[in-house]
Order: sequence, then C-alpha cells, then structure tokens
Amino acid sequence: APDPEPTLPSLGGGVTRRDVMKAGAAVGAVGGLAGCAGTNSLGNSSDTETDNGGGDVPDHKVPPGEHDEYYGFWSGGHAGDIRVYGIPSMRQLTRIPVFNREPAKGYGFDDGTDQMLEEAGDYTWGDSHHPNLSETDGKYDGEYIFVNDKANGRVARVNLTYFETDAIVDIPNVQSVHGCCIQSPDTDYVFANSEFRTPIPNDGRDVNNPEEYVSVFTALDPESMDVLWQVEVDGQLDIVDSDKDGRWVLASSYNDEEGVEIEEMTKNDRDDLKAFDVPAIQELVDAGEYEEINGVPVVDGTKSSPHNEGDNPIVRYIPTPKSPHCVEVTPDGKYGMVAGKLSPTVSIVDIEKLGTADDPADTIVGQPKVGLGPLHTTYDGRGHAYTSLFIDSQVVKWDIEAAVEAEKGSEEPILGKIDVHYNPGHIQAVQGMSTEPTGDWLVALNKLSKDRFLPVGPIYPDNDQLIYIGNDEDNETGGMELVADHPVYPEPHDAIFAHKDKIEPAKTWNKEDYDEEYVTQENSRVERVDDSTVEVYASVKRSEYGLRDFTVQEGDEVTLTATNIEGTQDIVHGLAIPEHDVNLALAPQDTRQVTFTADEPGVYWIYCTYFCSALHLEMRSRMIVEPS
Ligand code: CUK
Ligand code: CUA
Repeated sequence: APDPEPTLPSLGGGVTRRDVMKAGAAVGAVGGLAGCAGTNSLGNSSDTETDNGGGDVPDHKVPPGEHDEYYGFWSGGHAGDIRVYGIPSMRQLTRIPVFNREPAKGYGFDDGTDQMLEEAGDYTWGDSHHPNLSETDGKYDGEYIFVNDKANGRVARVNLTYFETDAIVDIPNVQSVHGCCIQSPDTDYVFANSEFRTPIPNDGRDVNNPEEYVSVFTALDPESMDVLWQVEVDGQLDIVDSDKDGRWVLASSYNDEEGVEIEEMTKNDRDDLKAFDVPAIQELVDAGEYEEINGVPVVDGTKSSPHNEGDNPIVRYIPTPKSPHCVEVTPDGKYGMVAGKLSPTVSIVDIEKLGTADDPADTIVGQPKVGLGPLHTTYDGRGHAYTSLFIDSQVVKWDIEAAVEAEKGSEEPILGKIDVHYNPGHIQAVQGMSTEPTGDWLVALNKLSKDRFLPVGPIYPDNDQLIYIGNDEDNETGGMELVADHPVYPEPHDAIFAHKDKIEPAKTWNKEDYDEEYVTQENSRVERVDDSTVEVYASVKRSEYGLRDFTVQEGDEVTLTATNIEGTQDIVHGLAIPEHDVNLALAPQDTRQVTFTADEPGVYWIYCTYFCSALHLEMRSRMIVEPS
C-alpha cells in the first residue's frame, strides 16, 4: 500500500501552529505540518509526552485570559440546543437554544422567538443531532449553522453573527429529520433526510399498510428557508453528506426491507445507499415533473420511477452491507465513507464513479475491515480516516488510499486503534467535514461514561474525549493520544469545529437587524390603543428603565417594547414581570417585544435579571394594574 502523504518535516525555528494560523496561512496546509511542532501552541514545551516516545502533544489547557484556537458547536440531542465549546480546552462558552425555550437567554419569551417556535409546530422540545456550518468555496464562512430536529421533522438555522436561532421550518411530509447537511462547496441548498417512513400525506390513510409508507429527501433554500422540493425513495433514509462539487448528495439508509419491526428491518445483508443527483432533480422540478403533496413538489425517486430508468438516474441505489449508519465525504471530495453498524467494514464510495459506473456496486472501490460497530468517520487531511467503533469502544485510524488498493475485507490499511470510554457515536476532527481539516484535534463523543466521573445518580453524563491526532507514529494507536475526559449533559450526537478566525460574532446588536422600534429614554411612553389594548415603550440602561412605573387597567392586553440603549459590550439587562411569565433578555442595542394580559389587579415590581451594576437590585420599575 502506498504512503499517501508522508508527514512533512518540522517547521523548525520555534515556529508554532499558532504562528502559522496568525500569519493567515491556508489552514489546510497546517494539517500537513501537524505533529512536527517541537513546542506547543502556547510556546511552552509540552507537559504531555506520548507514552511511546513519539512526538509532543500540544497543551490542551488554555491559561486564564487566553483564548482557544477553535470553536466547537455541539448538538444537544433531546435537550434541543447547540452548545459552544472552545477547543482544545473544551470549556463550554455558551449554549444556543434552538428547539427549546431557554429563560437565561429569554429565548421563547419575547414575541419574536415565541412566534417562531409557535409557527414551527409549537412543540416544547426537539432533538438536535447534526449541526452544519455554512460554506463558501468549501470553507466555513461563519454565517450560519443548520441543524435538524429528529423528533419533529424540522430544520433550524442559527445566525452566527448573533449566535441566535433565526428560523425554524416544520417540513411537510416528514415525521423525523435525521440526516442534515449543506451543499458543498457552496451552501446553495440545505438537505434533510426523513428517517421514519409514513404515508404521505399522513392523514389517516394507509395506516395499516406499511408497504405504502415512504421516506423523502428534502431540499431547502438556505436564505428563505423555504422547502424547495422532495424526492420519494425506497427504504428509509439516515445520515446525509454532500460531495464537494455541488452534484451528488449521499444518504445512508437502513431498513431497505421496509419492515416495521426490528426483525424485518435487519433481515437483509445489504441496504442501499442513495446518491442523489441534485442538478438532475432540480431540472425535473423546473420542468414540472412532480406531484405536489402538501404544497411541496415531490419527485418520484423510487427504484421503479421512470426518472431512474436509462443512463442518468436521478437516484442511484448502491448496495452497502447491513444497516449502515454514517456517510461522510473526504475533504478532497473523492470518496464517501459508509459504515455498517452490523458489519465490521467501511464501504468506500468513489464519487466520480457515481456518474459513470454501469453497475452501482462498482462505485464501491474499497472496504477495509475496521472493527465492530463502525458508526462515523472523520479526517485529518493527511490521507487518514478515523472511524468510531461503537461496540469495540475504540477509534480506528486507517489509510484511505491503502484501503482502496487493498482487498475488500482486509485489515492491512489499519494504522492503529485507541480505546475510548465508552461506546463512541460521532467522532469529529477539527474542520474534518470541510476542505481544510487542521489535523490536530479529534473529539470522540462517547455515549457512556460509566466509571469515569463522580457518580451523579442513575442518568450519567456522556464522555467527550479529546484526542490528539497530529502525530503519525508507527505504534499501536497510530500516534493517537488521549488527552482529556469531559462530562457532557445529555445528549450530543455530533459536533463541528472551526478555526476562531472563521467566526465573527457581533459584540452588540445593530438596530438595522431588527424591525422593532428602538426606544430611547425620551421616547419611553404609554399609548392606549383602545379600551383593552395598551402599548408600553421603555428604554433600559444601568440602572433604570425609561419608565419609573406605568399603569394599565385590569384585563388589558399589554405590548411592551424595550430597548437596551447601552453601547458597552457585555452589559446585558433583563426585564422580568413577576406572575406574568414575562422574561426578556436585552443585549446592548437590542430591542425585544412581549405581549401579555394584565389580568389581576395589583402592583408588580419589574426587575432586571442580569446582574449589571452595583445598583442592579435597585434597577426596578412598577406595573400598576388598576381594578376595572
Ligand atoms: S447520529 Cu447519533 S451517533 Cu443522529 Cu449522527 Cu450517529
Ligand atoms: Cu440591569 Cu441588572
């Protein structure tokens, strides 16, 4: 087997990875240099030696006042949020509520976010699994995160200027969205896989005819978040990833048996990976070749569809071993890796062959035997793949080109394995899903922690383990080095990491970015609209509200608009009204609106929830509700 890309020699001269980053060198180039730095990213000599006498591991501890090198965005699973971490310290920086209401950020409490959640189905929770950073030219552009809701068939968008969810779509004709990805190299589409097969429309028809249930692949517009079209397929869809050329999108699939019980779902030896030819599907939609269901153009992509006859099928069905789970495309866009939960192999799909091979099976150009329960694969940009082994509780590192050269079922391409604790699901390397992996850190998102932490009762934290992958040592682990355990609240599924220079969060709000009135101190006022409706406008700053008090009548519907008029970063104010479920969080220059009914006469002390100044406790106002 050829050595695909030998490790480059040391930079020398005390140049560190951080220096290279600061110099603005292509991040992709840095991956090739990983493992050679004699000093760590902080310029200190490393305090963690590999136990095999190999290369140094840079310090993963970030000293007080210093910043991490990378952002990490974790899905929160059935907590419904996204968590933001610094890497390598793994310190949690913030959480972004998405499908969950979150009082700390006032999310779901002001009219704007409350209405967004209501219009997206008004569910009280969601199950976020796959966060995706938007890309331009195959590189993270720092604009958005798109993430799925497995529980209720939705996709949400997080605006990375404000680190706030700004759109949620409840997708018609699907019950559960599992796989979610963006089109690469540019985010022209967002794709969503429906996992559970149902009749469509699911309105009571065919409930007892499982053979009529279907699964669809959905395309969304990333800007308008409109559902553009869907493709109906045989079998059910699981995980999805795009090629790097804007043509093929690969969706793994299990239960091609179309069973409804586990014995039926796992009967066959193969399930078909679906490869969607996106431009070809778009052409059919543009030509009106679809059936409209629930307002969405649905194209027939089943095996028996006329669109799949002949030389240019819109969906290619590629047989892969037994109930595969992951599909992850290599940084160079050459291959898609599909791993079977019930097979010890990873199938390597040659993406170029998707458009040329007569027999779909010929697109599988390698099938290394990696270990038991392979789930997810990630990349270091040096020609290596890393696959999580759920059953073996290991991460395996293997050589991609060697696996293409080797016989199918060979273990030869394996470079090393490392134990993780325990049962990894997703693993993710920094920028491993983009065209520019950095090749230094990998996180194994382990489902079980068992004995690794102080016990906290019967629901255990997961264990996210940080592994250094910058060394290509010829040893048992292939140079992988476990450096830290981190307990995490249930239950992240996937994560995505980007260099800090790619994300540019705002420090304060820009009033051009919202529609609500910017309320100044002078313009703070009460306006009676009619007998039962009042509008209240108040500015907010340290340590006072623009109105010392305001009076409404029992039974009034009150719309309160409040602006934090401070320009100073990190001076956030709250606006809470006891017994009215009112809870606004106002960042500097932000305006929020809340509507509620003042249905009990009395005096209500409005107070600030964020500790903002020495007179924070005195920062108050009164709402007086007069008896009618
Ligand atoms: S999934 Cu959970 S371990 Cu929803 Cu990507 Cu594979
Ligand atoms: Cu404003 Cu506390």
